[in-house]
Amino acid sequence: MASINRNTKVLLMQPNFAIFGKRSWKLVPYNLSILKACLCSKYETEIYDPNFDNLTEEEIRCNIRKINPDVVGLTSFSTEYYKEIKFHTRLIKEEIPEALVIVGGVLPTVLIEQAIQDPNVDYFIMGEGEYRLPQLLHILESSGNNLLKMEGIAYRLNGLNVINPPQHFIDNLDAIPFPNYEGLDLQRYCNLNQKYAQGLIPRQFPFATTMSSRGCPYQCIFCAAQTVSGKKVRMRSSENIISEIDWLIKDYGVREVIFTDDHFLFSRKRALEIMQTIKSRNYGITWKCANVAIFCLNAEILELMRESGAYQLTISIESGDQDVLNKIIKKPVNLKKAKEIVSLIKSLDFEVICNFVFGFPGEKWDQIRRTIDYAENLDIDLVNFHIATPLPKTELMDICLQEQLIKPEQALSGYTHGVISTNEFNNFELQILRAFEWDRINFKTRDKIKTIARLQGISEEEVAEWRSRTRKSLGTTINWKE
Ligand code: B12
Ligand code: SF4
Repeated sequence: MASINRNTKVLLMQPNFAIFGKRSWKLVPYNLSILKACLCSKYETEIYDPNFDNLTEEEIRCNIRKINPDVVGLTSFSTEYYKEIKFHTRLIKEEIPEALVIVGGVLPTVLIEQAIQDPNVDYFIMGEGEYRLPQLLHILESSGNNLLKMEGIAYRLNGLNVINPPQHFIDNLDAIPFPNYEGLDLQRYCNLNQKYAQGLIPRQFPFATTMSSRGCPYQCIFCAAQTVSGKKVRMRSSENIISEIDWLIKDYGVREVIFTDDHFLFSRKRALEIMQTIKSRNYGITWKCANVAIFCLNAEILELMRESGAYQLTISIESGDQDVLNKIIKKPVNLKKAKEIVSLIKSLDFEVICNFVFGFPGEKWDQIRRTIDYAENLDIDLVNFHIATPLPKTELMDICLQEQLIKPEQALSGYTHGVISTNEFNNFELQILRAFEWDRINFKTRDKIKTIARLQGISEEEVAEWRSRTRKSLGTTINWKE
């Protein structure tokens, strides 16, 4: 086992999420870059990202051997990639048995009972890592005595599992350093035109992602945001965001910023401040949010968004049936108002993408059909239909387990196959409905096809191929090709 001291070499690693052929996104490891910034004044810290080049097992093994770290911190992102995480922890231990393996991120945060069974991990950090990772290394450096008092950590001790759940979220996000991108070929990440990555495809390169707040106060039953980032929205100040944008422009030539917040518009005042400053500084950048709450949009916000360089909105209306929204999903969307806002958005010439989800316990077939009609009538650039998927530590998962609609092992399901079947529908019907209605609604005209090709970063020929693959597989294989 590695002993921690001032000469300790820490490797922060993103797994190759596509190692078993699943889809992966190739974004700069933002979370690891922040963690690096928190560690690098004390330890030699490097980031290794085999995900970006889709490296093979042999290449990953070889690189790890070469780097020869004392500590490896692996990020896990989503529970859907549980198998991929286990694969990487085994591989790290096999290559460098004496290295300390620490896993953090969504997997241990929402599913520690399962994660802790991985024998190749020494410590799990649950929740936010900015203070916990340095704390853990510090404790280990000074003999490990205070480990029992630490929160947000899990490990095995004398054959027993010790799980100390996280007790709090970080309040002052301004105190967290900006990501440390040194050593990463940022220009490669920021200039990569990812395919099929709507919402993450910029209009201007190079682009960067950042998060201006963490947390969401709403309680949509399918969403894990509350466990992962908390009910209380914690916001970085507008000044802090603007200085990050300044830095990204100055040091990396960034031309577009994509905010990946759960709820960017939580504080209207702060959002207006950020947009006003972007506008008044004449940066000439474009920007967008990966998600915006439709119920927080109004003419003032939308106009300022547009004037400050935003050009695309991804909104999640989720259902076209008000009862499903109110009583099942529990999302405060008013369908009449949502339609008015969408008209306003279109009149301001934004690109609009909208997400819908169906297949909830208690949902009726006619309600699902209403969602499809509603989506069609919006007449927007791209409509996505998702099949409700229970994620660990969500209300939807609790309902599905209570009503025995899924088996516990389905807790790690991906999004492609529906997993919920009720007396009203089964997952196969939903897959057919989704694949064919998605095709019918989205690709009605040549102009729509052209727009979607642009939104997805693909050619019109690739759109045709994508539609055909989706119909044939009923959308159950992710259509990704490098
Ligand atoms: C932006 C985002 C995306 C983006 C970017 C993803 C990326 N790889 O960068 C895109 C759109 C691509 C995406 C895709 C997906 N996402 Co997403 N995504 C998010 C979102 C909104 C923010 C993530 C983020 O950047 N957070 C900011 C950073 C700083 O936080 P962090 O990554 O959690 O890291 C902190 C801690 O976890 C910890 N930590 C992380 N790694 C490590 C490692 C060590 C060693 C340590 C000590 C600590 C540590 O410390 C960090 C700093 O505090 C979250 C919601 C959320 N609130 O977290 C959902 C979320 C993580 N996504 C989710 C899902 C399901 C997915 C998909 C599987 C969906 C799909 N099938 O299409 C894919 C999988 C993507 C993948 N393999 O990368 C779920 C995960 C739930 C679950 N049970 O799995 C979440 C929670 C959304 C939700 N509300 O339910 N996503
Ligand atoms: S509004 Fe969005 S982030 Fe918030 S709970 Fe609902 S789905 Fe999750």
